This record gives sequence, structure tokens and C-alpha cells, in this order.
Amino acid sequence: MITLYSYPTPNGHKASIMLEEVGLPYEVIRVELMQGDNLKPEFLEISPLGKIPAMIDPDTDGAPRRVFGSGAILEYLAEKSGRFLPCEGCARTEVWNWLAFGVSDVGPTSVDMFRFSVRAPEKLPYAIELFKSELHRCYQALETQLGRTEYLVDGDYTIADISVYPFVAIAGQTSPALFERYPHLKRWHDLVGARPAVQRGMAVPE
Ligand SMILES: N[C@@H](CCC(=O)N[C@@H](CS)C(=O)NCC(=O)O)C(=O)O
Repeated sequence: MITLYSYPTPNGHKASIMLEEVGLPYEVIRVELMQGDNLKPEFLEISPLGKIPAMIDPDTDGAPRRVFGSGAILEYLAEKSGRFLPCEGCARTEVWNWLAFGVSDVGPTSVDMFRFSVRAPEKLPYAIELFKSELHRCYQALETQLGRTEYLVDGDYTIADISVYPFVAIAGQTSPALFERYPHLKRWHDLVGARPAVQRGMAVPE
């Protein structure tokens, strides 16, 4: 059975949503980030940067495999299950495009916005404005795309949607005005959020 190492954050939720979607059995180990358990040597062997999500898959052709980072986990589980990733062609390339957008733009920009506007002991207007405008740049790109296509990649729900959804969901909860400004983003958020597997994955770990 797959072991998922996680914590209730958007990056962790991407992995648990995907595990719920593909229906593979898994157990969850909650890594206590606030207590520094993620920096213990045994966890660094699984996730070299000491970040969740990570997982161990013992059910492989050869030795058990570690997979770390939300992007690698989404790709790995899509390949393993043969689901949520088109087999070939333009749609597959588009999934990589939007998956990377979720992992390298939406995620880090959302986290930096939170760090500088909420966590920072000293509030730096330059940093707050920078990440706010970068985040709206991400939302605008999503809004434009979702005005053209039902899901991020035309045709179907894919790992690209999963790589973006948890950060949009938390932003919508903390600032409801977001969805007044971006109606296509709201339509997509409600569509993805209605999936039972997404709802189950967003509740892991407790
Ligand atoms: N690029 C990674 C980022 C993962 C990440 O930032 N994880 C955070 C929680 S959301 C973490 O483990 N933070 C602990 C730390 O930085 O020490 C991914 O997409 O999964």
C-alpha cells in the first residue's frame, strides 16, 4: 500500500486528491511541520528538501519507490493509473504546461503572498504589492483560459486542474471577493470542488 506523507496544506491536498481520484489504497502519515519532523534524517531520505507531500510506493516492478513534490506525485500517479493525463499529442503538452503553472507559479506565489502579508514580523509594502500583483497575474491567466475551456486543458479534468485547485480553494475561502472579480475561475472552482474525490482529498490528513 502507498504511504503518503502529508500535512493539511494545498500542496499536501494535491497528492491526497489524486490518490482519492485514482482509488489506490493508501495510508497517511501526518508529518508535523510545526514540530520540525520534516527535517528529521529519516524524512529527508524520502523528501530531500524536507517538504511534504511525499510518498513511498512499494507496489512497483522493482524496489519500492519514493516520490516527492506535488508535481512529481501527480505525474507518477497519472502514469501508474493511466488516468487524468491524455496519452499523446497537444492535450498532453497542455497538461504539462498547466501542471507546471500550478506547481511553479500559483503555488509559490500564493505561499510568498501569505508569508509577506501575514507571517512577516515586519510588513514590507514592496514585497506585499509584488506578490499581490503576481498572484493576480496568475488568476488572470487562469480566468482567460477558463473563459475558453471547461477545464484547464480542453476536453477533460486532468492533473493540471488538481495542481491548481487547492490554492484557488483556499484563496476563495480567505477572500470571497476573488470570485466576483474572476467569474470563470469561480465556475471552474465550483465544478472541480463538487467532485467527491476532491472533497475527500481536501480533508486529508485530519
Ligand atoms: N514544490 C513543492 C513544495 C512543497 C511545499 O512547499 N511544502 C510545504 C507545505 S505546503 C512544506 O513542506 N513546508 C515545510 C518547510 O518548508 O519546511 C511541491 O509542489 O510539493
